[in-house]
Amino acid sequence: MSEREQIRKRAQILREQIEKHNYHYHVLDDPLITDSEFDKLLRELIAIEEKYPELKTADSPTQRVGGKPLASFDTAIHKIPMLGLDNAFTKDELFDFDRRVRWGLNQESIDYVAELKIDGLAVSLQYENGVFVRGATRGDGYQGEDITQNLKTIPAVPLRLSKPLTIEVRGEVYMPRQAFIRLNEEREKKSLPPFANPRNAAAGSVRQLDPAVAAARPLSIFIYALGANSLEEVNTHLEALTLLKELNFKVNPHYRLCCGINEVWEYCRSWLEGKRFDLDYEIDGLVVKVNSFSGQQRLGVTGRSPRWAIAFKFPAEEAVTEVQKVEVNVGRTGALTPVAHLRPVRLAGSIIKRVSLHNEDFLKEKDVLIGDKVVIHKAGDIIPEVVRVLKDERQGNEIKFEMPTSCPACNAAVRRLPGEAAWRCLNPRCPAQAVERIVHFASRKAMDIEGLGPAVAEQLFKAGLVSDVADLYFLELDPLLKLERIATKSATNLLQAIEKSKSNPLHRLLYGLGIRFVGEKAARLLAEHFGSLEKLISANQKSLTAVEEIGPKIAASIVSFFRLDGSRQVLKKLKKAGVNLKQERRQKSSQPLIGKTFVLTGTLEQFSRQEAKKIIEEKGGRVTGSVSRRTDYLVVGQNPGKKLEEAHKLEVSILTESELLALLDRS
Ligand code: 0OW
Repeated sequence: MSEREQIRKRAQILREQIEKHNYHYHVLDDPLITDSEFDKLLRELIAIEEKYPELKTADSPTQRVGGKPLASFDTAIHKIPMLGLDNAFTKDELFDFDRRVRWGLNQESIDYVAELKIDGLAVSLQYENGVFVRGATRGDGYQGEDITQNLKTIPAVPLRLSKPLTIEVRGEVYMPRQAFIRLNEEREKKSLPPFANPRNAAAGSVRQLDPAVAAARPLSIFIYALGANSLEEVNTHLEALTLLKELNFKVNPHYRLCCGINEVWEYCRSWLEGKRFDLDYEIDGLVVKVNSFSGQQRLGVTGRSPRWAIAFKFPAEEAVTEVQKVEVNVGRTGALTPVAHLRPVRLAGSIIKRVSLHNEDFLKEKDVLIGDKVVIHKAGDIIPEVVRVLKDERQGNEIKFEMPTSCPACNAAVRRLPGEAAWRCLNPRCPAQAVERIVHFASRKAMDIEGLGPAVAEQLFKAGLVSDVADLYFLELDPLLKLERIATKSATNLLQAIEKSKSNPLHRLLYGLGIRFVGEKAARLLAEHFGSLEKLISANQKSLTAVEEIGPKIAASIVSFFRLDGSRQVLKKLKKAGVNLKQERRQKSSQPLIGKTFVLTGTLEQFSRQEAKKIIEEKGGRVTGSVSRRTDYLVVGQNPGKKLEEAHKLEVSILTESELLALLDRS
């Protein structure tokens, strides 16, 4: 064997050994060799690849930290939406979920898989012929950010699977507890702000533009589901988890097949006691999934989450603190919101200084006085909320808070409209509302203008530079530099971010305009239905309510919003500024067969089995090898096999080849 042959062979052996040891250390948590022996292997491979660059393969372990710092992330479209999870906070809510599932599947008892809910950042990993080719954040469920080069730096992410499969998988990136503590200690030494919790640390790390920074962060991942794939032999979630482990993915070991909801409850309860704090990663509950894929498919999804899964969340931690004062915020719709300023207190990984008291009714119902001791928790693990007042600790010097009779921002009269909980400032020129409208317009889910938060918005408004959202697009550098606390760099970045926002899809602009009752989802539906702002403005009540999920209340709010002079002025300026007012329609027809399962039998004339399979899958359908209750269509060619008999028995719809063609053309 020539010397070059020997070197190539050696490099191949080193790659396999290094990946094997990496797998044992980071996936099985069971190293076979010491760190220094591992480093020695890696150094030898790096030396060979430096000397013989042609031996450097894309999936070589030396390529884990390969990328250059990016200016921004590319958008990554998810073939199948990355769904969220509905929550169950109590045993009753969990049993309600089971009742809905049993009703939907018309079954007495359901097999579930209960698994830990890792408190991290959801990502999707794509493999082609077994090689890792793309990784993405979940984003809004339909599209996320392409963070491939950062995910490569995570040792638990296999660069090559044990089988050359083309599949997509989903998982949760997380930062181990100990590593999180060490990272914050290092940050404090460098007087950098500590991360509030491991989830923020993981999200902040994996979305670093420079992969070298991500590589320096101690991240790991648990894979929990298959994504887009054409695997035929996997019929249950349990089988999927087994397959994921066989492919060398790191799968969280604490999952259990439960026959019926009582077993699920027993398993959840066992984790409520506190053993979760022995884990080296944070979990915020358990995820309960219907085990059978056919059951999952029959139950389907609602909005953004599946009917066949639910998150059982642990009760929120609580903390006691004191109400030092109550101030009133004026929102962008003029609503006056009382906010309690608290003695700062640590709660579930962050420091809480303020908590909303929502409105006058809530204030009265909880009977909160200034000076009260209150118990607070994080509703839904995120929003701090007053649970109750500790009345028996009152000293008698607490002060009752009265809602103001005029707007604290502009002194205009305030009114509480019939049937509404909120007191509202009705002055359309109220400065507080104008500022809030700018903040909302620039927020992440709207036009996503980096650097335009409440403080900057307030300055722009007070300086008379911006009175409505369209004025943002006519800002120039010099006036910005005159504002205090805005340096040249941040002023330039702000102008760039505003410029970049011009090319946002219409649904973001629509949501950013802050039309009452038009949330993110309604904005997306309206933008995709009408395709342009022009058409939406001229739509009447009838054509608006013809859009799915747009009711009369939303329609009326839209019609009256576009009738306002102020709105027309703003839209005219936005158009003049060149802000995108159109929305390319999401290719709905690209996946018309999603959720449909096909079986092919006999010889087809127009195309081969493989070609038929490919076309069906391109349209979102699944092709499996055998007829079952789960099959939607049996496609019958010449000389069909006994599958035809099976299909008749199971009352599966039969398609001839021409009927299949018609179906594919229609979709
Ligand atoms: N965080 C988790 C987890 C899990 C998906 C599949 C369909 C709907 C949710 O550990 N073990 N299993 C799932 O299943 N999701 C999880 O996290 C989700 C992802 C997006 C929002 C939650 O974090």
